[in-house]
Amino acid sequence: MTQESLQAIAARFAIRGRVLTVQPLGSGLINDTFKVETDGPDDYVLQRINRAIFQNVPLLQHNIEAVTRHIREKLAGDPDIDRKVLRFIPLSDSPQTYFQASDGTFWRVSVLIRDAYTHEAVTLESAYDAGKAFGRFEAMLADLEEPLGETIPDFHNMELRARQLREAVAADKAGRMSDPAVRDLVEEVFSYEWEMCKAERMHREGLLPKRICHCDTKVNNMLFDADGNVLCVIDLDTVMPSFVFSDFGDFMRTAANTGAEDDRDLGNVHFSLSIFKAFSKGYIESASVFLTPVERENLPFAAMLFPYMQTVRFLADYINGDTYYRIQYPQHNWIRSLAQWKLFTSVRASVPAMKEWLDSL
Ligand code: GN1
Ligand code: MG
Repeated sequence: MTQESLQAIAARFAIRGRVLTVQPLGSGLINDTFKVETDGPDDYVLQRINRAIFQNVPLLQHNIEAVTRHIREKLAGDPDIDRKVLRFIPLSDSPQTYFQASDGTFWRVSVLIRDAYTHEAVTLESAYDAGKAFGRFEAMLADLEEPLGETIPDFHNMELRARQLREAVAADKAGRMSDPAVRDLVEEVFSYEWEMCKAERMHREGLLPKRICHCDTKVNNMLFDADGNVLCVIDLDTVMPSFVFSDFGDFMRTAANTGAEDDRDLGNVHFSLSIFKAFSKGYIESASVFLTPVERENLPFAAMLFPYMQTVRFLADYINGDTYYRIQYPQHNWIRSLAQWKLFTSVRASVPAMKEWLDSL
């Protein structure tokens, strides 16, 4: 897209000042994100919403507006409130917070939070703070009365994800099932399917509630200040009703991995029990006000579930010919699958130690 067309889109929103430049920002795999510099008091974040993934943009923005409004009410009086919750900007000629361009693409704008940083890695101290912040995020939303929709229906439904992998294998669109290594991993993954689908069963039996969760709680979806304190949670597209396992588990998947999500060297990939301990201590401190015993005792399961689910999702995308996740090289989704599977096996070996720690809190 040209600089002119990006600037023209940004100018449709009720931003203060004139747009100077629009530059790419961040490293998300789904939306396209830009920083909008203005000559006014604020800079902004402009995002093109990925319509292939988020098919109901009005519902998505409704969720985000309800959540940010509710959090803003809870934080009323905090002098730093504008760095602790995102603010979405309406159009200049309507209260709507998204813009549909003539080519059908959807855009939105939020105020850029100043002096805020994202991190790809986490320390013991920031893991504790993040646990506290995530538990707090869920606690703040526990009394949200406005019903939220699922922006991606069945997003973290493990039964569905397993079915999608099964369909990908059957269709074999990219011919990748002819690789014995792929077939072996598929078989190994399915050998854990029953165990890893227990949340959906517990929900059907009435044992496990859905709550408003973030559902993409990666380290790089939080903003930190210069001192390393958590400011707020960003990337709210997937905020929706889900099991608390989503937030706990997906945070562990990224924060407690000693390697990268797509590490080529599996020797780097291990589950860090010390990060787990720090995060879960913070999380339990702020989430214990609403967690049920079933939710709490299944937090080690949540830590296992997310590397498992992510293996299934990356592997299905690889087998489908890379249609969902943005890739940087042809084998990228395969490398991601192997790295997530290595993490799964490492988390699994840590279940007794995790249980012991949670019992001690
Ligand atoms: C996607 O866009 P990003 O990187 O924040 C994905 C997550 C995956 C993650 C894996 C809507 O998130 O569910 O865990 O990639 N988001 C969506 O890196 O599918
Ligand atoms: Mg992100």
